[in-house]
Amino acid sequence: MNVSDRTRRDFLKTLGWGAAAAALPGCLEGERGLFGTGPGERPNIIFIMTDDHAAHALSCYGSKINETPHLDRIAREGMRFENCFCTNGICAPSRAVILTSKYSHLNGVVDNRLEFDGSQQTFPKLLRQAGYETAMVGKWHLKSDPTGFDYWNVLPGQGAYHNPVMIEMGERKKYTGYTTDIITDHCLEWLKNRAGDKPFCLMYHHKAPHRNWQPDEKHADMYKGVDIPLPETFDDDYRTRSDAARQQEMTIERHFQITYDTKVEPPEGIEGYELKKWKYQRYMEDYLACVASVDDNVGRLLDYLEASGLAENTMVVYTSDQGFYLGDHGWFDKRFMYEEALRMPLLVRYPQMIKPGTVHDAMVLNLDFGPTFLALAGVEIPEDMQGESFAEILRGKRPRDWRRSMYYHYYEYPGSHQVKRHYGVRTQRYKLIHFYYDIDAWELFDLEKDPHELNNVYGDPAYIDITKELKAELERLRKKYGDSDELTQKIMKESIKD
Ligand SMILES: [Ca+2]
Repeated sequence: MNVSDRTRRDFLKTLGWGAAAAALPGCLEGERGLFGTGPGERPNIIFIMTDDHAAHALSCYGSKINETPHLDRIAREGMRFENCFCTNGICAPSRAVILTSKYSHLNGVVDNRLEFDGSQQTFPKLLRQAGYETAMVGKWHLKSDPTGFDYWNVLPGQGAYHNPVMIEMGERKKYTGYTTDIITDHCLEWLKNRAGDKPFCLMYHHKAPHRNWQPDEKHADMYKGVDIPLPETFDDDYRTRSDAARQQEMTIERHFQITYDTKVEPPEGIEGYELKKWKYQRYMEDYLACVASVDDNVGRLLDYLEASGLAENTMVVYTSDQGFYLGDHGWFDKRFMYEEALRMPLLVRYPQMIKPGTVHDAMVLNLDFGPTFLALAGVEIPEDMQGESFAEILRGKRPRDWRRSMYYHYYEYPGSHQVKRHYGVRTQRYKLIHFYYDIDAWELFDLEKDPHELNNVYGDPAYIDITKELKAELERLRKKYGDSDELTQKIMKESIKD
């Protein structure tokens, strides 16, 4: 790439804008013009993230098990992404990817055991340097203290569901009440008392609905006695798949704990398949009640934005650090590259730019959030960020050269739930996964014919050509993002040492 190509690419990347912008002069004023906001009217950003909220537990994504009226409102008044994926489906790593816009092997947090190096470049730091007021409230989960924020108030580690301790700018304080409410209270408080007229970026991060799903009193009985339908793959026997799918430790049947997860003892005499179904009901009653509290609290925030006049110039983003298995494949938890955990919900409302009620199927990643926010704020996207701005997509367009495949790499093994290390590639139609370390196994799914991923067709003669193509694409992506077996070995030595 020569110098002028690079300059041009940087410019276009900053714009978050495709070929249509190529003719425009390279100045940021021009960019703001493109987005219909003049200088000084950069969007405020509220980035709402929950922990482990699967897209199929939002009614706007077609949930069969619950309703989320307030979250649906963001979709109805904005855009819903059908194909937002995470690059390493576990809590701390996804957060580190979002902050840095770099894959785990570059930001250093490949698993939940490693500490985030807070001296790294992050998008909140860049926004702050560009004149944004920045705040981080709620679940942080990166071990080191937050950096790049004018204000932060976070849960230590996983945090508690009730009467939480929070660390406010380094000072520990204990609060009385339900954590989902308290985090929202802090956000509203911060919004009401902001220093001045700077644009702001608020990270509003819930602990819920993370294990072990402790509802508040208000929602605790909401699903009691409701017969929650079983997912279609509840009885998956992993027949066609590798040992990785069989040897995990996250089944509802064997690993969902009485009483840590169920909170109560099962009814007398219940066993076998009946016990598995009972556990699923208990799981869903609590998980969905936790989600309902999040939904109510997001509603409070949306109401405040309306009442305060902030709604028009504030971009509201809703996502979760990754998806979750809600009994799908007989599991709880996440980690695997299979759809339910790979997919993140992503809803974005920004009245000045986004047509209400739109749905987009472009493949976007947690890697893209930072570049998108920077583009919208008129901040240059650093060359070493690995994501792409989807600002153009928010306007309902599809950049001609948008990605058609994504790369995933999960590392935390041996570890909780014993999901083997794997990396893979997903295209619109196919998914190829390689499990490695103490196994060497491949899986291939034709998502068009087999959306539930029950039929591994790796090795099937009908798929020889596509397998070759996918392996080449996987290698291309690994090279593009700078991942390799050697790097993995080096990083995992560090992790396991801890
Ligand atoms: Ca999580």
